[in-house]
Amino acid sequence: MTRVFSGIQPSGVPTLGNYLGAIRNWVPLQDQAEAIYCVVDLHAITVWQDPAELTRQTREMAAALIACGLDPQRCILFVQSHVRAHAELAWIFNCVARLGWLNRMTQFKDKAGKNQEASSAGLYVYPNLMAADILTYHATKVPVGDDQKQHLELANDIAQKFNHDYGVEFFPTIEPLIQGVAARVMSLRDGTKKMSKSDPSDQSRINLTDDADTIAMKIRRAKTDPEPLPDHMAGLENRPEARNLVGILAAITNTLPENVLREHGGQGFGAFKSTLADALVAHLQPIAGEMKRLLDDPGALDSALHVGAERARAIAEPIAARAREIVGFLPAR
Ligand code: AQP
Repeated sequence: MTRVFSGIQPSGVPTLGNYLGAIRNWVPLQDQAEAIYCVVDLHAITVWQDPAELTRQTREMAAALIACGLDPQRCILFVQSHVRAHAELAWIFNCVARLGWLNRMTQFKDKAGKNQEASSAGLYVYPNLMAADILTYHATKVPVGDDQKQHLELANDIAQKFNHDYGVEFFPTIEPLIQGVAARVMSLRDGTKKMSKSDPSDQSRINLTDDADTIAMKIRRAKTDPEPLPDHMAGLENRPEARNLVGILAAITNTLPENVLREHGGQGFGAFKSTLADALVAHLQPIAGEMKRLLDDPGALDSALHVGAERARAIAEPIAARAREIVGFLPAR
C-alpha cells in the first residue's frame, strides 16, 4: 500500500491557505493509502516561538486537523518531537545535503528576508529536516501546497546522494501530490504574497478559528481593483487579488474558477465578496465549532497523539536504525 506523509507547523492558527492547499486534501488519502500526518513542532522553532504558546498551538493544530476530518483511527496523527528518528535522520542529512543546494531554496530567502545573517541555522537546514520527516517512513507520496515543491525536489536529491554515496538502494523517490484549484491561496492584502499563519497582519488571512463576523469583515476589506469581475479567465491576467478571490470561491464550492466567472462575471466586488463570505462561513463554522469541542478536553487529545506517536515510532525506528547501520555507526546496546 502506498504510504503518504505530510506535516504542518504549529506556528499559529491554521489558515484557509493551509486548509485548501493541504489539510483538506489529506482527508480522502486516509482511505486510499497508509496516511501519516504530523504536527511539526521541530520545524516551528526555526523561528522564535514562545514556549507556552508553542504548547498551546500544538494542541490547537492537532484539534484543527481532527476537526477538518483527520481520524486518528484511520491515519497516524502525532507530534514530530515525540518521534526522535526525525531529528536523528535530519542530522545525517545535514551531512549529505550540499550548501549549494540549500542556497537555492526560495523559502529560506522569503522567510529570512533581508537579514539572513540573523536567521537561525535551523531555518537554513529546514529542508533537510523535511526530507528526514518523509524518508524516515519511506513514504513516497507527499500531499503539499505548491509552495513546497522545491523542498521535495531537494529531498529527492538528498535520498539519491545518500543511496549513491553508501552504495545502497535504501531511500525511495518521493512524489509531491499537489491537488485542487487553490493549491496556493494568496494574502488578502497582497495578491502576490502567499497567505501565511505567521504574517504579522491578521487581516491578510482567514484563520480556521475566525467567527462569522470576522470572516465577513476580512473579506469585505480584502484588497481588490476597481474593475468588475471578468466573465473569462484571460480577464484575470495581472489582477492577482481578483484571481485569488475567484480561486477561493471555486475551491470552497468545489468547482472551477471558469465556472465562478461564468456565474459572477460582470458583478462588482461588493456583491461577489458577500457571496464569498457566506460560502466561507458556511464551510468553516462547523470546523471552528468542532475544534472548540476538542480543545475542551485536552487530556483526550493528548492521548490520541501519544497513541499516534507509538504507531509512528514502530515504522520510523527500524528505518532510522538501518540508516545508522548503513552510515557505519557502532551499534548501541
Ligand atoms: N497560502 C497557502 N496556500 C496553499 N497551501 C499552503 N500551505 C501553507 N500556506 C499555503 C500548505 O500548508 C501546509 C503546511 O504548511 P506549514 O505550516 O508546514 O508551513 P508553511 O507552508 O510555511 O505555512 P504557513 O502558513 O506560511 O506557516 P508559517 O507562517 O509559519 O510559515 C504545506 O503543505 C503548505 O504547502
